[in-house]
Amino acid sequence: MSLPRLSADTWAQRTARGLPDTVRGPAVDPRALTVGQVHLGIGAFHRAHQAVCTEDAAAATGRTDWGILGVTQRSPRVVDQLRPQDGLYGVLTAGAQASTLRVVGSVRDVAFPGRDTARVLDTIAAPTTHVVTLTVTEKGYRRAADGGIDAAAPDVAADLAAAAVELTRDDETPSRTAIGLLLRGLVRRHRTSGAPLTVVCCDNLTDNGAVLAGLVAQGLAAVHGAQDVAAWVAASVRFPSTMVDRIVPATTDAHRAEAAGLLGLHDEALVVGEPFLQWVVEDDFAGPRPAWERAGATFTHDVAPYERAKLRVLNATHSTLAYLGALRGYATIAEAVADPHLATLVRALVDEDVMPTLVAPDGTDLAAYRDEVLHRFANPRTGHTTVQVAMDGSQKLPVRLLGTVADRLAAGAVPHAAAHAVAGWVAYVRAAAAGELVVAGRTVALDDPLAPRLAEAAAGPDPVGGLLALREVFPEAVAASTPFRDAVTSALRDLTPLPTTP
Ligand code: CS2
Repeated sequence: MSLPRLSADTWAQRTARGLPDTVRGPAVDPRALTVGQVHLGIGAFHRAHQAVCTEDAAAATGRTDWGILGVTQRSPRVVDQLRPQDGLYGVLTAGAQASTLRVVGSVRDVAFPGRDTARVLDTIAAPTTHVVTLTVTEKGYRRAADGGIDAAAPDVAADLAAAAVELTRDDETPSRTAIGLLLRGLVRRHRTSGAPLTVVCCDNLTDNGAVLAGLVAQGLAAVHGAQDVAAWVAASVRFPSTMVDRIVPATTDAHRAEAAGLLGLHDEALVVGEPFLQWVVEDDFAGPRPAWERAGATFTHDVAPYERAKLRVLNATHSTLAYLGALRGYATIAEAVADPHLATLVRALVDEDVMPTLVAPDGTDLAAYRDEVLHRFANPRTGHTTVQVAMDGSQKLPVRLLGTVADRLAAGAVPHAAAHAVAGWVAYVRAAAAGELVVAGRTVALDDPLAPRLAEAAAGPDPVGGLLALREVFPEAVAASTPFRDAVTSALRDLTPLPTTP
C-alpha cells in the first residue's frame, strides 16, 4: 500500500495519532518562521547539518526569524522534492544499532535560479536576511589553477556580466554558478538596503572563509564599475571560516524504506546522517546570527587548527579508503576500514605523516580524534559508498593530502603513507578512465570536473608523471620532489603492475 506523502497536513495528522520514541517533529512551528538565512547548495549535507542547527538554535531562543531559503544551483530536483512537502523532510540518523528519525521544518522555501533568480536575489538583498551559508562542494567555487576565480569560464563570465547589469538595475537572467549568484546578490544588496551581511562558507576548503572572501573580491574586481560594491563588501560583509563535520551518505531505497517504517509517511526529501555532528565557527559576524552555540556549535577566534585536523585526518583517510577500497572491490567505507591492510595504512598516514603537521585544537587529543574518526567510518549503517567519496579527487586531494605532503617535504621527510594514498588515486583514475574499475559488480566511471584531462594524463606510460604535471592538482613544490615522485611510483607498482614501456 502506498503511504501518503510527508507535508504539513499529513504530518499534523501523523502527530495527532502519537509518535514513537524514535520519531520527533520540528523543534519550532515551521508555519511561524520567516526567512533570515539564505543557503546556497541545498543538498543532503546542508539538510542534515546547518539546517538542523539553525532549527535547534531558533527553538532554544524562541526566535521565529531564522527560517531558511534553500537554493539549488544544479537542478530543480530538490525543489520538486521539498515544495510539495511544505519544506518538511526527515533526517534519518543511522546509529550503529538503531535509527531515529527527525522531521525538520527550518527550510521555509526552496528555489532554483533557472526558475527563481529574482526571488533569490531579492532575498539575499533583503535587510531581514542576515546570513548566507554555502555548501556548494569544492568544485562549486570555480577556482582556476592559480586558486583565483575562473573568470574566463563561460558560465562564470556570464554571471559576471549579469552582475555588471545589476549595478544599475535588477537583472533576472538565470544565474549559472553559485559564486556568480552570490556576487549578484551582494550587488543587489549594496544597491538596495546596503545592510551588513555575513557569508558563511561550509565547504571542506582550507581557510574557507578567507578563500571565499578572496573569490568575491576578485569577482567584483572583474566587474567594471563595481568598486563601490567591493568597498562596501570589505567594510560590511564578513566571511567567517568554519569547520563542518557530519557523514552524510547518499540516500538509498533502503534508507527510504526504513524511514517510511518509522514515519508512516513517504518522504521524497529524506536525508541520512551519522549520529556525530560538529560545527566550529569563527566568531566574526556582521550582524545577527542564529544562536548556533545553543545547538552544539563551537565559536572560536581561530578555526584553522580544527579545520586542518579535520581535513588532514578525517577527509584524508576517507579519500584514501575510498580509492584503495574501491580498487579492492569494497562498496562501502565501512567495508574498506574493516580491511586490516587498509586500516593499518590509514593509521600510518595519520601517525607518521599528518600528526607532525598539526597543532591540536583546544582540548583535542589528536590520537583519540583519529580513533573516533575511524570508529565513525566503521559504522555499517551509514552505508557511505567508496565511489561517492572518491568523486572529484582533483578538487579534494590538494586540500586533504597534498598540504600534508608539502609540509612533510619542507621538513625534509618523505611522506610514504601519503604517497601510497596518492598512488591509490592514480590507480583509481587510471582504472576508472579505462573502464576497468568494477565495484560490487558495477563498472565505475571517472566522476571529476577534470575527468578528460586526468584520463589523458593517466593513460600514458608514466601515469604518475602525467598526473603530477597537472598544476590544478599538484603544487609545484610537491610535483618537483623526486623522492615523492619515486615514493608514489613505487607504491603504485605495488598496487598494480605498471604497463610496460616499449
Ligand atoms: C567525504 C566528506 O564525500 C567526501 O569526500 O570525505 O563529505 C565527509 O563525509 C564529510 O566531510 C564529513 O564531515
